[in-house]
This record gives sequence, C-alpha cells and structure tokens, in this order.
Amino acid sequence: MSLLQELCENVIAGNAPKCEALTADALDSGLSAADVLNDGLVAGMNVVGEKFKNNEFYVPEVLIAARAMKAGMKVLRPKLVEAGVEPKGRLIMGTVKGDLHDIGKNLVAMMMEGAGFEVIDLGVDVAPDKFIAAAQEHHAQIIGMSALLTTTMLNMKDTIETLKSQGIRDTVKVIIGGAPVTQNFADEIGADGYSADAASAIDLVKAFLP
Ligand code: B1M
Repeated sequence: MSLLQELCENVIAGNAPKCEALTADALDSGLSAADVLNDGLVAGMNVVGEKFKNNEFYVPEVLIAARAMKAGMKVLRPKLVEAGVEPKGRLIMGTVKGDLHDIGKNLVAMMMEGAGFEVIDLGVDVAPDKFIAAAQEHHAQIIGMSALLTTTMLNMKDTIETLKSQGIRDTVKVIIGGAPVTQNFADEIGADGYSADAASAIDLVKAFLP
C-alpha cells in the first residue's frame, strides 16, 4: 500500500497519531503538499462523508475521523502555505444568534475542511452583522448558518435581510442547516441552499464552487 493510501485509510479509521506521522513521512518522501492533501487527507474524508451519508458511520466515527484529519492538517498546513496551494473556497460558519448548539455546526465545519475548503468558524450566538462582516473581511464565497431551536432559526432570515438591505446579497451564497430547518424554510427566507447533514452540505458547496 502506498503512503497516501495508508494515510487515507488511517483518516477513515480515525487514527490521529498515525495520520500525523504518515503526513510527515509523505512530505519527507518528496510528495507535494497538494498530493498529500488531495490523495491522502481529503480522499479519506470523502469516504467518511459517503459512509455517513449511507448510515454506515455515525456522528462519533465522523468526529474521530475529523480529528485524525486535523492531526495531519497540523503538519501539512505550513507546507500548503509555503507551496501557495489555494483552498477550494472560503466559508464563514456559525450558529445563529441566541443559539448555543454547536455539535452539528462543528461537524459540518470539519467535513468542509476535510473536503479542502477553508472555514472561518465564528462559533455560537453569531449575530447577522458578524456573519456579514466576516464574509467581507475574508472574501468568503459562502455563509453557512446552523440553528437547533425553532426560536433561533428565524435569525437566519435576519442575516439574509441585512445582506439585502446593504445591497450585497449577490456577493455571497447563503446555506443553512440544523435539526428544525427544512428546504421549505430555506426557500421561504431566500437562502441559496439547505442540507440535512454534513456530507450533503459539502455537495451543496461544491455545486456553488465547482
Ligand atoms: Co438543546 N435542544 N437546548 N442542548 N439539544 C434540542 C435542539 C431540542 C430539540 C431538545 C428537545 O427538547 N427535544 C430542543 C429544541 C426544541 C425546539 O426548538 N423545538 C432543545 C432545547 C429546548 C434547548 C434549551 C432551550 C434547553 C433549556 O435550557 N431549557 C437550551 C438552549 C440553549 C441555547 O442554545 N440558547 C439547550 C441546550 C443544550 C445543551 C447546551 C445542553 C446541549 C448543546 C451542547 C452543544 O451543542 N455544545 C444541547 C443538546 C446536545 C441538544 C440535543 C440533545 C442534541 C443536539 C445535537 O448536537 N445533535 C437536541 C435534541 C436532539 O436533536 N435530539 C437538543 C447532534 C448533531 C450532530 O445534529 O445539530 O442536527 P445537528 O446537526 C446535523 C444536521 O442538522 C446538519 O448536519 C449535522 C450533522 O449531520 N446541520 C447542518 C447542522 N447545522 C448545519 C449547517 C449546514 C448544513 C447542515 O449548513 C450551514
């Protein structure tokens, strides 16, 4: 098995120390940072995403795999910067104002990173202005909002309305998710996309940023 195949397998298995060591070995062997990212770490997370979608993996396995991927990323990130490898796109993520639930949001953010996107995670209880300021500051193509409460999901609409009132709605795509959120709600508030789980959120973003 090649080093990159082994790295990919260890992401899937969620073996963080092995991922860290194999990432270093792969770079030492002369492989490019981009190859280690795409054919090792991202390849592994792609399999994890598929397994999650097919109910072969559950939340704990995905979190463990994401932690392994992050261990590899710790070694790889400086090399990616050195090599000038650009992320596939930049997303602002956060849980909306008034809402402190972050397990699903973190899962989505980690899977996005695993798919090669740069994620600026604003955490929880994020007000509309903060989402918008971060999108502008980081030139993000996407704002991703999560909500777990029927009371706070309405704050997603506020972000979209604020984007509209500032005349910048066209500059960014807005995607939403969280247990009480539905496609109907997304349509109602004028979001660009909705997804029911972390793996489909990646497909959604890929469709916006081919
Ligand atoms: Co809260 N809570 N909680 N809670 N909590 C729920 C959501 C609730 C349904 C429980 C219940 O009553 N049955 C209920 C909401 C009812 C409603 O609004 N209709 C509820 C309540 C009422 C509350 C409090 C008000 C309780 C109280 O204090 N009286 C309070 C509110 C605090 C606040 O936010 N202001 C509260 C507090 C908490 C804890 C702090 C104790 C804890 C949160 C810890 C944390 O997140 N760090 C907590 C938890 C854990 C839950 C439950 C049990 C689990 C939520 C979770 O993490 N699910 C939840 C009941 C339940 O859902 N069974 C509940 C796992 C997670 C992986 O799923 O977040 O749905 P989820 O994410 C999925 C998808 O939705 C999607 O992808 C993820 C992975 O597939 N997704 C996205 C999520 N975000 C996305 C964004 C995207 C795309 C997809 O694009 C941007």
